[in-house]
Amino acid sequence: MIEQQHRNDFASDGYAIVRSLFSPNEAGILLDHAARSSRIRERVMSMPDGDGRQSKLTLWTERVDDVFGAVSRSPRVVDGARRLLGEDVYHWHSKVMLKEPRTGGAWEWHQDYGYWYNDGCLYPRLISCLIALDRADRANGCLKVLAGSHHLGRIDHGGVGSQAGANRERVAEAERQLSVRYAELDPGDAIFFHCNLLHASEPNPSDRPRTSVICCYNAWSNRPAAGQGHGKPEPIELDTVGIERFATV
Ligand SMILES: O=C(O)CCC(=O)C(=O)O
Repeated sequence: MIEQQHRNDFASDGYAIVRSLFSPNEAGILLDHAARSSRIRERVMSMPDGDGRQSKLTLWTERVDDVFGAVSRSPRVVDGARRLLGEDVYHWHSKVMLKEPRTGGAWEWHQDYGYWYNDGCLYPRLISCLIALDRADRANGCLKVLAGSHHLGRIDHGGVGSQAGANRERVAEAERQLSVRYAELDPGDAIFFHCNLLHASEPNPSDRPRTSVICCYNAWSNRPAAGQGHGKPEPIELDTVGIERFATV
């Protein structure tokens, strides 16, 4: 799944898009569970953006044995993270992002390491894999990135709405020097991105939802001191069965 071109893209731009990491059928199963799972629905958090629109997500750090656990332990995702980071990883957290039609809010420009730094990770050796469950494009507020911004190092972050945003002057200068790229994805496509990559997304004024699952991993060598961090550092037990077993009949 991960080819040399993906590794080159990740090294130079801080992200790599992997088309069809999951099939449209698998994306459909995940979408169905995102809509029906009580675990997802009952734990939704709303994080208002700078304009008060609601950006919703359900996040977990623990091992779960539902279809989303199968994704975060899928060899396609875990081996992708290992190959791009160049070392072994453990599960940091996963989340389902629910950007609802017309009301779904923005995510401010930020680096994930901007705040994961405060969770005790000494190095920026974390990676995320976002998998689109329905079509993501500019009209429904897809992820956008500043290509190459992972080379900037960690930027200071402060509050924007209820979110942590990167220092605005730094972002403005980075926007002048680097190119903004929109991660337009079909269901099942994925984008892996480095924890120092500046990324954001715009609100969703369209009449289509934008739903995705994001699995995040920390390098095994970067485990924070005991008592800090998100997921418990433990080897990942790969799920080799796949997610089609979760299809409803
Ligand atoms: O899904 C999005 O629009 C933004 C996600 C994001 O910024 C994050 O998970 O760090």
